[in-house]
Amino acid sequence: MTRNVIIDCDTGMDDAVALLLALRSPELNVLGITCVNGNVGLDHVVNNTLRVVEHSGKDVPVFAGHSTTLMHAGEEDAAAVHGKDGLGNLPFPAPKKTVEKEHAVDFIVRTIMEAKEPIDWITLGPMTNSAMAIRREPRIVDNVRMLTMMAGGVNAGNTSVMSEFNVYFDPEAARIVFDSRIPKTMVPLDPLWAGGILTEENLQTIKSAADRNSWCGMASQIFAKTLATMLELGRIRDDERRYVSPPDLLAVAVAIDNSIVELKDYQVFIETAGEYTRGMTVVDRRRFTHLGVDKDRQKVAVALAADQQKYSKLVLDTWLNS
Ligand SMILES: [Ca+2]
Repeated sequence: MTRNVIIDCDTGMDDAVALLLALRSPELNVLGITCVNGNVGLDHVVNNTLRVVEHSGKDVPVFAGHSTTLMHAGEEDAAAVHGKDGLGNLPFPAPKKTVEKEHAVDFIVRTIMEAKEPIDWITLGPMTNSAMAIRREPRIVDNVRMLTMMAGGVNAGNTSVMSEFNVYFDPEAARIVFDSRIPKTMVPLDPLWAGGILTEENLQTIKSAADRNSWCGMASQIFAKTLATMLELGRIRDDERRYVSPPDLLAVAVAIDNSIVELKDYQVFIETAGEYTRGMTVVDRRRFTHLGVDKDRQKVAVALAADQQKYSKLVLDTWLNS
């Protein structure tokens, strides 16, 4: 059965391919895409999102949200990885489609409150819009079936030693979301090092459909650019097998079919202070959780490892057969 979903993103390169997967998936009916400041500034994010929607062959409304974080200003963006415009400065044409007038947070609140059945929600960027929506209308948490988030790390971070970019960028916002009662699945960095990749063979298959499907064409160009950037930044060694592991793509794949990952329920806390650990997702893995600081706190389903075969099959089937 098709599930209705809202996606919040900060469209850089991995959001772009993630959106293409969601938009082409027969399992998901994307009601709208909301944009937030993150990988690059909000104007670029909106522009990128509109270009992605056009390449998807679907027509879905796009909404602009918050252009700053809740508390701290001047966080460093991720243009070093995603390019100045957030889409690798690739020559995708300017969008014909335009952004909606309604603010992203208004759209989120209205859509969730009006939904007849609890809907799905996916966040692929910093959680500024999501936190503001929960603050604006706390009742929305009761009408969400599952919030799937690309967020955090269990054993390590990326932006800092223990902090992943989306949480690190706006930890206060992440804390509001993680402290809420909303049912949550967290897709952290860890499964990207344990099966959550697309192999060079997978990328060839996608490329072979580039002329036929505009979404495969766009994804192919983004993957090629991602590989080039990873090599340039020394994140893949010359002698290593080529692969990509876009975090947001895995998160959307999990939202479509969570059986592609191993999930474990944990209490998760967001560090907003910390000399070295601001923005860390503190995952309580103690055996005796009755000693936890808040024993009634709702647990989060945390993805720990992915089944590479099932993951790549889901992506390839969706893009090649839709
Ligand atoms: Ca993102």
